[in-house]
Amino acid sequence: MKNQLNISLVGVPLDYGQSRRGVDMGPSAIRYAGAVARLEAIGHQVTDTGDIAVPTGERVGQDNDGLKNLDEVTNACTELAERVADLTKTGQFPLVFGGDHSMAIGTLAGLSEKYDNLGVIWYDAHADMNTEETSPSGNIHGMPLAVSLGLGHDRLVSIYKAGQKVKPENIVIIGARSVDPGERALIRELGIKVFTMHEIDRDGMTSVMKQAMDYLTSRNIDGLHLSLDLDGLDPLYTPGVGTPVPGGISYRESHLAMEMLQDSGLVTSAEFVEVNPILDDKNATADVAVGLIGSLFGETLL
Ligand code: HAR
Ligand code: MN
Ligand code: MN
Ligand code: MN
Repeated sequence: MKNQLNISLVGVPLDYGQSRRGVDMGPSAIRYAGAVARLEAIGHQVTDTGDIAVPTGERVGQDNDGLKNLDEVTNACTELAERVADLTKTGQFPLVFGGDHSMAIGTLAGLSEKYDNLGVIWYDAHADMNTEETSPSGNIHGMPLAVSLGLGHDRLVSIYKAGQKVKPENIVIIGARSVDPGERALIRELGIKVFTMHEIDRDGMTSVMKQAMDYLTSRNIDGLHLSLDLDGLDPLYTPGVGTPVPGGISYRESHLAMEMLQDSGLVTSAEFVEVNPILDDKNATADVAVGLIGSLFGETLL
């Protein structure tokens, strides 16, 4: 194998960033699907650091300023940011399991401790670039990229430390096919690089990933984070997600994307999010996540 890593797993059993229960069981579902054994079989050292604390029981969250469950999401993301920051300081590769995508606010905040010029690949059906002003739902899982750019509610933007955690020119969105009007305006205004399903269909995944990585390396990134929302894939393959959108990335295209990332040697952290086993078909979505993790971390067919 190419490069043996010290991988630290973090679970984020967070479901407060959206309105459907069950995505808090995502980290358990991914562990149950064999993530640790899969990584160890490749030759990596794996430590499971356990889960971030999230309130359980009947949901008590309140809306604040048009944001659902702002306290719960803020608290979980704050603890996650601290955990991720600590891991990067000791040379660990943070691999985070979710949990709804609002958790990425915490992951990216924590990574900003080490990386001044982090690249981000956002593999998702959605742009996750709403603010509380543009959000059609008030669900914070539709906002993490905007928040990480320094836009949105002050309590979210100041998690871990104040201000922008990622530069707009260092972000690439892949797989987008459900973008709200406010998000579209922001993408245009900031010049965010987006490969929608149209580009994937037209150019093929090989070309899209090559363009994405060429773009990011031309920005002289000092690390690359993969934020993979399982709803980026077509719901045919990953039905266990809260907001499925038809016409998505295929299973094979996704494996190819992960293999190209592995070959590039660029990726320094990753998260796999939005796995909801309650909505699933026999844990299929976590099984796909673990397969993609295998490819991302160097599993080969021969
Ligand atoms: N754009 C919609 C909203 O903001 C739906 C967001 C769904 N987001 C996720 N994460 N599943 O990508 O409410
Ligand atoms: Mn819960
Ligand atoms: Mn998302
Ligand atoms: Mn999504």
